[in-house]
Amino acid sequence: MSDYVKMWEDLGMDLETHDALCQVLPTAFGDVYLSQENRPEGMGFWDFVVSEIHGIRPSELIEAQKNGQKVFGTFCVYVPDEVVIAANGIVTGLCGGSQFWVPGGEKVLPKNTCPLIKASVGARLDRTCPFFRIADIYVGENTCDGKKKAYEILAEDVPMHVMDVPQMKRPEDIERWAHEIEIFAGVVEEQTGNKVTVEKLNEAIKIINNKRKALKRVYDARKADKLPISGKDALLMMQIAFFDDPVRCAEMCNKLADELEQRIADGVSVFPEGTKRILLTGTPLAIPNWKLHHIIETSGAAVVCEEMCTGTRYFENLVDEEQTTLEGQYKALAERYMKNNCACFTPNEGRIDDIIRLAKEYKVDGVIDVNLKFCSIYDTEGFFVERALKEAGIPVLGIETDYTDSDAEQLKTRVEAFIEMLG
Ligand code: BJ8
Repeated sequence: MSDYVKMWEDLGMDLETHDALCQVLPTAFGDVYLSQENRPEGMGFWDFVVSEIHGIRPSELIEAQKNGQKVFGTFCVYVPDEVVIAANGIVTGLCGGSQFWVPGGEKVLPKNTCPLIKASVGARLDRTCPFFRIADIYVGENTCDGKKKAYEILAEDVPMHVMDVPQMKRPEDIERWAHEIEIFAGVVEEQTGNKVTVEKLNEAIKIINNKRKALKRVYDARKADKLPISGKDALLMMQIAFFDDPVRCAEMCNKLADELEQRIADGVSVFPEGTKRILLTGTPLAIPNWKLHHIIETSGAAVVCEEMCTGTRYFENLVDEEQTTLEGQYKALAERYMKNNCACFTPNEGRIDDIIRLAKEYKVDGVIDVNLKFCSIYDTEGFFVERALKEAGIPVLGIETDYTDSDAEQLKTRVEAFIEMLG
């Protein structure tokens, strides 16, 4: 990635520290990804993206900025990309998934903050991630307490708009969310200098729906008895979907899905027969957090689905494309986004129903409920998740972890024992 040094310099990055990150990533990726056998050829695209992760997409974004486009950095799947795209803006995900950034976050945040928040703040304040430097404005949201307070700190360093996500799903909350989306559209118009029109928003809704459909095709292929793709590879596709151009993302995912469907027809599997099938549920796995997938898939099981924001919550449910007024479109967006089941909502029975449904659809042998350390909302909701799974007769293992490798051995022992227990 050395060709990009000038770009990183211009972005005001801390090159020395960033160099250290660039050195560890290829080894980590090689160990976790390139060691797999019989991967779908289509994964070559995502391998390439990772090999240039701080170069190729950042340079595209900078080029777009030179042409007058604005880049919006987001942290949550409730922020409606459609509105930004309708105003010719670009969205890039900013959630940090590496321990590398955590100490930077700990300089300003309590240590007992979840690693996702610490890494995101550290990546910005330590100036070691180009995406965090490029974004013209960050879009935060009132979801968990840790995030909303962290946004106040980030707002001292970068322009920030925070969306007020309701915490319940009554009809009046959905109305309120539609209004909040309308306010967001005003902010987007002001930033971009472009109007959000019915036609433009309709086009954007279709673009994002197409991306959702393409991601779903890949996930659907994971329902097959013979698995045409590993959980690790599907996770990588999902993680990069947050950064990539949505049209290209849909195109590459559809291409991958074609290959996977062919593999299913040909009876090709990346795992030996009898491999146990695991559903992961819980907090998101931001790039490059591949830890648990790697542990599971080197312990005799396969991850076949993620009920996570880096998983089904990102693509399930489409936005109605038939609305003819902005008011109707904002309502349609609100309805779709409120179908997402984050643990910040109360009650959140929809998530429990989703987990049981997905466990059946993906024919899983067991569920691992994974919680990022210090995320109290998912941790607490784990009580209901685990009780419902036990009642449904589905084996479940609850795990709490962070971005360090210090618990990897211990986790492996627990995961292996769980898989063994599945029979
Ligand atoms: S919709 S899961 S992306 S808020 S893990 S930062 S909740 S303390 S990331 Fe999330 Fe939106 Fe919900 Fe999804 Fe807080 Fe928990 Fe950390 Fe979390």
